[in-house]
Amino acid sequence: MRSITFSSILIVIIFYLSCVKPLYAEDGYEMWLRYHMIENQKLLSEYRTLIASIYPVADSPTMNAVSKELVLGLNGLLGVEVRVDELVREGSVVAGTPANSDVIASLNLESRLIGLGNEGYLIEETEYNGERIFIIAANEDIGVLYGAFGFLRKIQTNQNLDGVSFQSAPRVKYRIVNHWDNLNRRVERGYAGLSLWEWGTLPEYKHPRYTDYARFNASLGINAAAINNVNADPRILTDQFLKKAAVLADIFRPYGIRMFLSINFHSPVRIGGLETADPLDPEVIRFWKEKAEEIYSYIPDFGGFLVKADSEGQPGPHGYGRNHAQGANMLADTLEPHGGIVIWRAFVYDPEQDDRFREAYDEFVPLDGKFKENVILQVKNGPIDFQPREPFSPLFGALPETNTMIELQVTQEYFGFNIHLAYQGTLFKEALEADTYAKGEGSAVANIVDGSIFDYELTGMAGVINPGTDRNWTGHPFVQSSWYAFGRLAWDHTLTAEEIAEEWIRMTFSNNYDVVVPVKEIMMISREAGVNYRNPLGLTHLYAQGHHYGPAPWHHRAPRQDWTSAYYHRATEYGIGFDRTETGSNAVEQYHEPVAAVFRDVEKIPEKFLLWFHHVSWDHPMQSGRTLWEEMVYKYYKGVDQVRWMRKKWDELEGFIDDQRFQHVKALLEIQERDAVRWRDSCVLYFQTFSNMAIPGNYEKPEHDLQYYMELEHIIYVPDHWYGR
Ligand code: BDP
Repeated sequence: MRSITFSSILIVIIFYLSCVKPLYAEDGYEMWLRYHMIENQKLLSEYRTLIASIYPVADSPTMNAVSKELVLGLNGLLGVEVRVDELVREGSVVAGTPANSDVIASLNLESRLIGLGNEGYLIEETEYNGERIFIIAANEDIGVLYGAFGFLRKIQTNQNLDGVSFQSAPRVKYRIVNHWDNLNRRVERGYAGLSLWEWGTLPEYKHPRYTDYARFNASLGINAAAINNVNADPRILTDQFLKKAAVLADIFRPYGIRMFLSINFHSPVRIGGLETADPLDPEVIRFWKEKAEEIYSYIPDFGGFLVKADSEGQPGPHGYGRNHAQGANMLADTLEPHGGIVIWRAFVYDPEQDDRFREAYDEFVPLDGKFKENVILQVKNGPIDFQPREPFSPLFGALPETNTMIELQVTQEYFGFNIHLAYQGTLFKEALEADTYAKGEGSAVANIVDGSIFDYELTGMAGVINPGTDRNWTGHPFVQSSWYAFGRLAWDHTLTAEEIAEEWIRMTFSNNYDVVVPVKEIMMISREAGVNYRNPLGLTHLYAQGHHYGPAPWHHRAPRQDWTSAYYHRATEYGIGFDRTETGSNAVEQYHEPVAAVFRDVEKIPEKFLLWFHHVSWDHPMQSGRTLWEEMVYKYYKGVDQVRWMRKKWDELEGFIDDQRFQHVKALLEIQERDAVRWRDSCVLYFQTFSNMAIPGNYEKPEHDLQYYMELEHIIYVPDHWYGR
C-alpha cells in the first residue's frame, strides 16, 4: 500500500514536471523567430503526426539556409527530432523549385507558380506516390526560403496545417530597411546600443549576429538593407570600408538581402581629391563611374545608393546650381550598367520657405518625369517628419511619371525612444490606406506605392529601423513589433495592423489567449495613447529641440524657425493651429480633390487633423459638444488614462509570460506613465497661458506649475542625448 502511494505520487510529480513548462527568463534575442515547443498539447501531437521529416533540399547557399531554418524551427516547435531524410514519405516537408527538386518538378506546378514571380511561394499539403506530404514550392531559391519562413510562421501561430493550400507574393519590389548607423557605431535616433556593424573587426570577424539579423529580415521578406546613416560619412566608399561591407553583403546574400549604401554627395571632393562635386562635371562623373565599378567588384549584386541631398546641411546638386533630377540621374547612369538603382530622398526643407509642409512637393512636382527609370524617390509618409500623426504627404499621387516609394520610421524618434510602448502597425496602415484620389476614389497611398495607380517601373517601401547591440536588438521589446509590422506590410500591405499584431504576439510571447488578447489590446491602443498625451487634434512637433523626447511646447528659439515648437502650434490668445488654407500657406492645394476640399473645410476635416490645417479659436465647437480647449484638455487626460490602462493590463500578465520580459516592460510602462503625465501637464499648462481658460474641475490638477516643467526640460536625463556633455 505504501509503495503504491509513493509511486503514484512520483508519477503525478513526473507528469506535472513534463507538462508544466517553466517560464524561464528570456532576453528577447530570438525576437519573432522564437521556436519554442508548442504549448497546446493537442496541437503539438497533431503537428507531430503531420510532420515527419524534411526531404533534402538542393545545395545552394539559399537552399542551405532553407534546410537550416526548417531543422531549427521544426525541432524547436515540435520538440522532437525532425531530420533531413533521403526518402519522401508520409509527412515529409519538401522544399524546392521545379529546377532544383525532382519532387517539386514532378508535381507540374508551373501554371500555379507562374503568377508568383521570383519571390513568391506556395505551401500545400498534397500527395506524392500515394504519400501525404507538404510542399514549399517557388520559382527561385529565395521564394523557397520565404516559403519556409511562412510555413514555420503557420506553426508558430498555431494554424491548422491539415489540407493547407496557401500562396503569397510580395506587392512591391524593394522592401528595404534603412539603418542610420554612423561609422563610429553611434546610431542616429537608434536607442538600442551601438551599431550592429563592428567596423573594427570586419572583414575578418563575422559576428554570428549578422546572420541572425539576415534571418529576421528574410523571415519578413525584406530584401534590401542600406546599412549606414543617410547623413553619410563619405569614407564608407573608401576601399577599407568597401571590403568590410562586402563581407556583410556575402552574409546577407543567401537570405536574399541586397546591400545599399548611403552616400555623401560631396564624396568626389572629400575622398576623391576633386575640387567639385558638380554632377555635370566630367571628372565628377568619372569619379562615380569608377567608384561604381569598384563597388561592384566587391559586391556583385550591390543594390545601389540611398541619397539624402540638399537637406539638413547635407550637400547636394543645389550647391552647384543643379536640380535633384540632375544629381540623381548622374548617379543612376553610373549604376545602370551594373543593375543598380538610386533611391533619392524627398525629405527636403529650406529655412527660407514659409511652410515646411509645402516644400518637398514644391521642389519635386516640377521635376516629375525628369528622373531616370532606375531612380526611385523615397518619400516619408507625412509632409513633416515621422510625427505620431501626420496627414499623408501630398507627393503621393502627385508624381505620375516618377517612381515613388514610402519611407516609414520603425525607430521611435518621436514616440518615446526605447522607453514608450508604441506599436506602429496602426500608424503605417493609416498612412498606407489614406486615399489620395489621384485617379479618383481608390487611389490609396498603398496603391500609389505598389505601382498599380501609375504603373511605376520600380516600387518599394523603406523602414528606418534601429537594431543595435542591445541583447533584444531594439531596446524596447515592443519596437520589435513595429519592425515586424513594417516587414509584413512591405510584403503585403493588405494585411491589417491587428492581424499583424496578433501574429507577432503569438510568435514572440505565447499563443495563449490570456496573453494574446490583452497584449493585442495594449498594442492597438498604444499609438493613439501616444498621440493623445503628446499632440492631439493635429498639434505637432512640440518636442524639446535636438532630442525629440520630452515636451517643450514653449520652445521658440532655434537656429531655424521650423525647428521650434511655436512655429508648428502658432498658439495665440485667440486660438491655435497652423492655417494651411487659402488664408494661410495654402498647402491644402497640394492635395487632389476632394481631399483638399475636406481638409480646407473646418467643418468637414477629421478632427484628428484639425490643427494641421486650421487656426481655430479656443471656443471652437467640437463634435463632442465640447469647445476646442475642453477637447484638447480631454484628449491630454485621456492619453494618460490610456497609459494607466495599459499598465494595469500588463500587470495582469504576470506569470503568463517569462519574468525577464515581463519585468522589463512593466518598468518601462511605469516610466511611460510618468512621462505621459509630464507631457500632459506641460502642454495643458503652457497652452493655458494663451487660452486663459480653466482646466475643467473634474480632472486631477497638475502637480507643479509651468515653470517647473520648463526647467525640467534641461535637468531630466534623456537617453542618447547626454553623450559627451
Ligand atoms: C529627422 C531626424 C534626423 C534625420 C532626418 C532624416 O531627426 O536625425 O537625419 O530626419 O530623415 O527625423 O534625414
